[in-house]
Amino acid sequence: MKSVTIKEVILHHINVSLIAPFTTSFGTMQHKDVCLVEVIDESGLSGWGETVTSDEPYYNEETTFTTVYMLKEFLIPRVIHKEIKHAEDVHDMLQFVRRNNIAKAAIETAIWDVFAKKNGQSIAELLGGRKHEIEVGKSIGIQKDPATLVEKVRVYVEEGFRKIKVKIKPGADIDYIAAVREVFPDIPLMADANSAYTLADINHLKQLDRFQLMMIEQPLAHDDIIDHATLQKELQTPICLDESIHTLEDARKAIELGSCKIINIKIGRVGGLTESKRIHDLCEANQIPVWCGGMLETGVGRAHNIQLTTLANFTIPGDTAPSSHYWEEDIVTPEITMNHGIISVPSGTGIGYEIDKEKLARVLLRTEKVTSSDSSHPIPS
Ligand code: OSB
Ligand code: MG
Repeated sequence: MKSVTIKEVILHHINVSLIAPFTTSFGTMQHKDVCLVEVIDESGLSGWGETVTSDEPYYNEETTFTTVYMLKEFLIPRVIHKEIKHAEDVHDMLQFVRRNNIAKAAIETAIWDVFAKKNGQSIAELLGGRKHEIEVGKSIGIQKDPATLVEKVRVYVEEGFRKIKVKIKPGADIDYIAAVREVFPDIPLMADANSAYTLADINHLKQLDRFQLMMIEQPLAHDDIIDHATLQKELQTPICLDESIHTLEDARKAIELGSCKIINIKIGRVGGLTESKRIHDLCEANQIPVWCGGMLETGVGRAHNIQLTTLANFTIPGDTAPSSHYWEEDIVTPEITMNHGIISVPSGTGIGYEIDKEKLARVLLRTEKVTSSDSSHPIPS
């Protein structure tokens, strides 16, 4: 394998607007600033990553602003001008910084991209992913009433999505799911609560058991795996953890405790592709199916999700919907499209898509260049 040495990092600050507001139990998203991280190696090859954050720390503790700070002050100085023998090594190089996983993933994934390109492979091939097609689901935000939700579901089912995920919160849950199930008794359906409930809601949540949901995602606190284990014993519906799993160790403990039967892997939340693969492998060994979550990413983050999903234990359709479901115009080319619920894995090297520089220019706020390892903080070598 050819190693890479990063000689320059360009932070592309962009502002993007979703085609429609997206509402979860923690708030509504419509516009967001994100930062695309471009790493350039000594041979002039570029790799791309994305901070899958928004402007507010409502999903987890990170925001785009905090990720940029961590990147500039700590993470880029740790990796720039160092010979990196394998992209797999970057995760451990960044562990001197506690948490800040979305910031770490932005640079880690960019290095996977450049490393894969340098070695003439796709990220999927480097990870050991074998699928050429991935199955896709649609995540639907909270709607104003159950009837509106049912009409949305109808559109997405007709488009061919392989899984429908409905966001729920107290006051917008049982009636909403019941309305969908009445019209669509057999579709693969699940709910995502984004931590909106507590154990006091156990009897309320048990009402979901009659709908044959594939799973309920993160019903309880964002940092909990204990109460989830208690809840799982009482619920027939499988629990899937999202917010609570940040590391391989978190996954191991959740599996041991019986806190979930399924795990949603988000590359940002777990700090990159290396940890995603490790969690995937652990789950596979424990018969825990996984699927790839989404963070309303631009094409860069979405491309990484597609590459990761080629691994065998991603047996449940992910949240990686096509570009047109998020953006008037995505920044990658070709556009990410879907055919009857299937995305074909691109054949190119790295992330498999190109950045469209003209489209990028239309959403660009500013760029910043980092070329030196200088930092006002002590950085391990
Ligand atoms: O909990 O999965 C989530 C979006 C932002 C923050 C958290 C979540 C989501 C989604 C959207 O569900 C998935 C997508 O379509 O990208
Ligand atoms: Mg979720």
